[in-house]
Amino acid sequence: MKNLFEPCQAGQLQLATRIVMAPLTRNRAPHALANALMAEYYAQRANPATGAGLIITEATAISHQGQGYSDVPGIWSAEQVRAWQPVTAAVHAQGGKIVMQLWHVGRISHTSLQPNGQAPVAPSAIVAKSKTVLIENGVPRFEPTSMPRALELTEIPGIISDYRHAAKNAMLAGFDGIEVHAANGYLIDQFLRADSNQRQDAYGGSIENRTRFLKEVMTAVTQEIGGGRCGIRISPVTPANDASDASPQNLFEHVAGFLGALNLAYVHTIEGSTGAARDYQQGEKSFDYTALKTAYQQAGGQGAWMLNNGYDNELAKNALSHGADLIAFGKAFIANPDLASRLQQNGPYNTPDRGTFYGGGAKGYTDYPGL
Ligand code: 8OZ
Repeated sequence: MKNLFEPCQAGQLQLATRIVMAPLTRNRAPHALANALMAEYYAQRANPATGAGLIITEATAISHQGQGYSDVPGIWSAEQVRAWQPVTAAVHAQGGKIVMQLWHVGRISHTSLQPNGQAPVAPSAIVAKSKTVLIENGVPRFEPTSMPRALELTEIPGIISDYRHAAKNAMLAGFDGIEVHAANGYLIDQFLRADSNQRQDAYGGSIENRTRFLKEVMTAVTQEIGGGRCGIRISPVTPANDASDASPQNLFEHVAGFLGALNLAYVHTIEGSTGAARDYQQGEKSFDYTALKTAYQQAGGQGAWMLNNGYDNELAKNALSHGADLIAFGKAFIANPDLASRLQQNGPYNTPDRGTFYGGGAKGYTDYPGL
């Protein structure tokens, strides 16, 4: 019987436990630069004996164009690489492992965050029914996302190359690997789903075409740093950021079949609605996650199978006994830097304070008490 507190090999990543800190947007990186407060926050959660066996960073923009929220970090410049180095050093000093989540938001952005105030880019010029977080004078507010423009066919290779460059930069910054953010209605997910992708070229229409962008991104990053240091996050049925598709089962089984051939470290799936109901459904029928895993493994996939969304001790035990290898905890890690110690003795747990999730300083970030 697997348990949360034992080691797990995920590709090239040798993890001390099966407990993962999920990627969590915290909007505390002004000028898109990591900083000392962030190093302290990650270090508090990095010792696998008390915290995470693996930390996945907050979503980090691969380019200025890929940015969609105030005060989120980036990884496209040399200055950003240098700013992340103390973070990875602080995590490694605790004996921890950390991968960087690579992010392009696509249409989930606002003109005020884009280069020269331009429109955000997307597969098609369809506005998302969604909001972004803008911070002015330290005060966060939710603002509707801007109308995007459709990417020209000729621009796509440049974005693939931004992913490749970001993966290379993450390794220069001292990360153990990367996770491609293909979930939650951002750019890759916008290409995947028929409702946000109405292109008539090689990137739209059939499942083969809608998955082309994801395949090119994953091929580029795995070529750059090796598949064993790469993971991917998907969210087959989430309605987050206006993501919608009539048949997610076929779509994501096709994706899983492709991923199976890549020798990845892991595949990270959000079950149900991101941060909300685990049993949320979208499309024609109830989503079969077991079939998703089977499609991955039948294609030769040997990466660790990571699950996320609202897990507690009982749910985690159950998932591990049904084939999961790693469990990612989100809000629980915000409020409990020593989450592993608490899981081990079945609580008590601090309560996360939603008012300090996005933006601000140490309050609600590095001041949650340990046991
Ligand atoms: C919450 C607020 C802002 C961004 C995601 C990166 O949903 C996010 C995110 C979550 O994946």
